[in-house]
Amino acid sequence: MKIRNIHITPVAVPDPPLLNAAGLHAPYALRLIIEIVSADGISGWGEIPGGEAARAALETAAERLIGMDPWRLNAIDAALESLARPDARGATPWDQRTWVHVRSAIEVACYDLVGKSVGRPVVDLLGGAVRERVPFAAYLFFKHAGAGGELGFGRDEAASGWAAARQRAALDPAGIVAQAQAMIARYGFQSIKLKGGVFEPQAEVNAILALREAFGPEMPLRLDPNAIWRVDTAIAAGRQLEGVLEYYEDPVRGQENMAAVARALKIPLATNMCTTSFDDLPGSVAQQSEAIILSDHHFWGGFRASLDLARFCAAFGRGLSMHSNSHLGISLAAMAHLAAATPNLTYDCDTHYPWQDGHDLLATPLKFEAGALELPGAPGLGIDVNRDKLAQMHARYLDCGLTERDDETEMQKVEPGWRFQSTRW
Ligand code: GKR
Ligand code: MG
Repeated sequence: MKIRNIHITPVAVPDPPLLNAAGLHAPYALRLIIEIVSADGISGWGEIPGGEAARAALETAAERLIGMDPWRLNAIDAALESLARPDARGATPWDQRTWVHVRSAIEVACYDLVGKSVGRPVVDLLGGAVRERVPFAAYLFFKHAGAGGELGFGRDEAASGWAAARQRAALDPAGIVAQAQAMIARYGFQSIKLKGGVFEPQAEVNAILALREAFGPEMPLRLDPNAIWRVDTAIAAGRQLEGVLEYYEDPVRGQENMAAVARALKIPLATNMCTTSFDDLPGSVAQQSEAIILSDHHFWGGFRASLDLARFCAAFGRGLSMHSNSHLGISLAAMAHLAAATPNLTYDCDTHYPWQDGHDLLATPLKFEAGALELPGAPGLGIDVNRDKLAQMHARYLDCGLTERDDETEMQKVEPGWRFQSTRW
């Protein structure tokens, strides 16, 4: 089998004004969609975070891969390795490396393609399902009013249920509890993650305590301040949350600081910021910086790399969860296949999908039942990309004027002069 064409399409998807340590989400989240077409006309799809740097790298990679065999992933890896340029994760909550994302986009699309060519779902190519349903967590954000996209910061007065809650501001514990209730009523999630790092730490601790009060001790809770707290702040906040949090995600920056917080508290620490690549694993072992690693096939470099990470976690006694950024259904399907094939993925996965609420390029958006996704049984990723929707999302990308994620600039529109600080409290 040979790769005949590779199409790369930048898209913009409406995204509400969600707050995080780096600022505010813009009205559109950017994604890159990759379609790899084989000589016999089969298409495989992949999706990664958008941005011009990633697009340029993908274009370079695409030229090199034409004529290669999508089954021969080791040869594809070697070709990509020869093109890759050094890049760094950066201090933002999201991973800014380019080439791991490129590897992931290509690998996922190749799996989709070969799965379709042999009539088997991707999960089977990864060793087969160890679970039929993949559970996800409710992912809460402090936010301003508005649903993003064309609705901007405005309101659609006719909306009800989650659609209305998705537009509402949530700037205090009561707002977060209301957001959780609406999201869970619609999707049935059975655990909750709160994105912190936005307000002074006690306000965020109070939001977690309000969630505990509203949902009781059976509901697992997580808090993620995206590494902008000092060690003393994180320990003081953590003491109030012992026995309350399922895990405490990246309260502080760097493996050494994480290890110091871990030693002081009786809560497992989790990360998608200090241990994010194979080069970080020796430090993780030496420092004992976290108890749980959040995998993410987008920035660990694909499915096979994520399964290697899972084996590391099993061997070194780390728990394993799954991270997300704003995404569409191609990424969600890929996450679900990977999660279904990972025996030691023991926590509900993150997903931003409810924040996109139906704005997807799939012919049939994926549906959570009781907080979980059932794997689509069709070959490959089991999804069907609607080319009209893809074209509309691309037109939006061209119109929206955004080319890279920049939450700081977006935040300055609301709070002039606001600056991202890598450690704030
Ligand atoms: O979407 O604002 C966001 C999050 O802060 C995201 O960018 C992070 O990568 O979800 C993420 C996390 O768990 O750190
Ligand atoms: Mg995180």
